[in-house]
Amino acid sequence: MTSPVRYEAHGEIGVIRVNNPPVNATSAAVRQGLVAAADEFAASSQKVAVLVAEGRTFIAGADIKEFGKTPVEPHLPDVIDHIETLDKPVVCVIHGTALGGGFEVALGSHYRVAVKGARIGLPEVNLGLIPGAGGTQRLPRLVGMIAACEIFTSARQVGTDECLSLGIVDAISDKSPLDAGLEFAAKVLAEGLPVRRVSEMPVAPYEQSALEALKAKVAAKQKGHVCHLRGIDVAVEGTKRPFSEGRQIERQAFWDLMQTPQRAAMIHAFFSERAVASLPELKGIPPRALAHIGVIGGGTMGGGIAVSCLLSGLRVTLIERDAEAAQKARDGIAKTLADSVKRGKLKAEKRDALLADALTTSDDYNALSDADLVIEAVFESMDVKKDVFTKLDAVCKPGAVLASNTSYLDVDEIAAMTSRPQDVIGLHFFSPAHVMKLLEIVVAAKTAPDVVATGFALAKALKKVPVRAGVCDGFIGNRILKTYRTAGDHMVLEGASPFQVDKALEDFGFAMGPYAVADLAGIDIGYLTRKRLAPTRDPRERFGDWGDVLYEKGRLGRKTGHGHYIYDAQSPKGRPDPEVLDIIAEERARKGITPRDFTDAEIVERYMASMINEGAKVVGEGIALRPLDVDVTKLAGYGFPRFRGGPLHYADQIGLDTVLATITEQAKSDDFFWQPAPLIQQLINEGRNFASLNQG
Ligand code: 3H9
Repeated sequence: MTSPVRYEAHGEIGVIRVNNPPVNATSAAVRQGLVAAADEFAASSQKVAVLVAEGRTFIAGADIKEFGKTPVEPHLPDVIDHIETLDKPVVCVIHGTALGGGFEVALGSHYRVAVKGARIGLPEVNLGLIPGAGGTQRLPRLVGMIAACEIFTSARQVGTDECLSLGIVDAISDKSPLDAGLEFAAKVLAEGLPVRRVSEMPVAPYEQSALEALKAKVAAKQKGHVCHLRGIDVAVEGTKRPFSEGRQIERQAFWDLMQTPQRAAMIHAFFSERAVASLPELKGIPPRALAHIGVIGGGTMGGGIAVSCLLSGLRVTLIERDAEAAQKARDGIAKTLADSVKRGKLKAEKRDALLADALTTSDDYNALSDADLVIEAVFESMDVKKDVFTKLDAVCKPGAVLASNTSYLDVDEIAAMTSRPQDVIGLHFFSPAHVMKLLEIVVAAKTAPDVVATGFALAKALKKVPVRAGVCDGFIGNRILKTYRTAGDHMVLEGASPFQVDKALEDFGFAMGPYAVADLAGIDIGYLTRKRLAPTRDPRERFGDWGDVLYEKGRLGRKTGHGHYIYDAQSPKGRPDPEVLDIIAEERARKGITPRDFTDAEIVERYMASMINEGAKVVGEGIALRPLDVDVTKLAGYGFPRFRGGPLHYADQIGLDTVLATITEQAKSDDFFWQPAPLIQQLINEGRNFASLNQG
């Protein structure tokens, strides 16, 4: 097998080339190749070496696929030390991204050149780890403790200009990576620049108060994570000692973290977010054209979808019911874009061009006659949707994709309104659509394969995380949400307070508890859902109706300053409203329920069991293709804690029999709500877990 690293001589300059597609990860063969190439350079007559990677990026880090397996020598920290201890200079050229172990290789080199547009970063915390190949020890020596800790705890990517000003790189070049390296190597030769080892540099003094402030910020932002603060401790403690000892401290912490469930969960999340777009049904199916997007409805959702498309370089025509509404929609989009300009995410000239050239707003459906894909984002009513699709069927060109952004309605029924059900699909965005990453791609019975491929192509263009879903009430995300929200309501009826439920789940790691979410989304949403489902509701179904009382009192959540919580100047994020407890107490009294105490652990156990059970049903019925699709839906769209990997990964971690035991126990008092998913029992019988269904 040929090595992914080769060494070649260019006169007095040696070139070490790494070629390990797709992202030049430092797999075992690369590590071996780097050591061999460094040795060849050491033994050669070349005086300086250029370390450069081929393809679209420099080294994107350690090979994550190797994590969790028995480590193979040589280990990356040793490889990097091997390069750094050479007694002839090595110039590293960064193009694309130098991430994690890739950036650590660059830090072990003696000089660094960035090709314009390149970015560096230490994103290990996103995998539940810390930099483990010298990053926590070398970066503070190069840029100072505070800047270094900020870089690796935030996992952000640092652009070339900032790299230059921080002293991370010595030069920026607009040449090809090889030419950039050869040019800098020529300078090393001409000026006789020496070997310069970062590990031998002292750490500049820093303010203890600045470090404490950073720690406090990180602790607040990364609640529940174990790796971020550990990384800071390792950087601080390690750099107090000689490099060789600091390196050991880092290594120990890295291996400790490698054994944690958080690491396993976050790596599951990493690969799952990529696997969702890799479906056998899409292989070899080219998507349809995607240049001109139509959007029906200019409310929060339609406006957000339009912004998302505009920012991704797509032409947008937005239709509203009259000229005034169309103007209002345009104003809303202009405001969102202005916010992007204010936050430095968009240049003012670019914003002006988007509004002038790429966005059309109109009240005439004929403006959609050459649209490639139209997304309907109107009021959630089947009658309104049917009316829209009948009109679209009349005006859209043959082959145009007709998409509904419905969050729960039957896409088959919508498709049947048209003469072209094969072109109809559900594209369920999450609000705010230009921010939220999840896009559920709802495939109806007659949706053509290239229409599905077009949905995934749109997600890619918009940098969204696409999950394929089948048709059912609420698809993957909202169907499961309804179940665990009901489980929460049951616990509130039985005696827990909504505030305790929220707190228990936020302590578990959720971004927000279900009642804080209800306040954010609007109490009216739950009210309307209950009304919609009332005619078909099974008499055995238990549900809480205090939300109806809140609705009737005009307490719609954040938008009215009152919901479950009070939102005012004193508590902009909300404080519990005792009146809500009175309303709930009245409901309990009406229903003859004697309240009891709940522990936080009991709340989490029951809530999670309901989520896992419904997730298993969604997989068992084929609504989600694999457990990982459920996990990604909850991670990308519903604030599920990433360090727990998603509900079905979490289920594997706590054990399926534990989950089934909770379900069975609850079923003793409510066998209507707690019907065990057949898939859970089947997996237990076969001695398997959810992960076994993710393979292949
Ligand atoms: C580390 O370095 C630890 C060290 O400190 C210490 C070690 C001792 N390994 O994202 P894409 C695959 S931890 C293996 O779609 P993009 C990915 O799965 C690591 N595979 O492309 C996908 O495969 P497939 C720190 C990897 O252009 C394909 O490459 N580094 C790795 O949108 C394309 O990926 C990171 O955390 C990897 N490291 O984005 C960086 N990276 O085609 C993680 C990617 O089969 N990577 N793959 O689905 C990224 O952030 C992005 O992949 C990157 C490219 C920005 C590089």
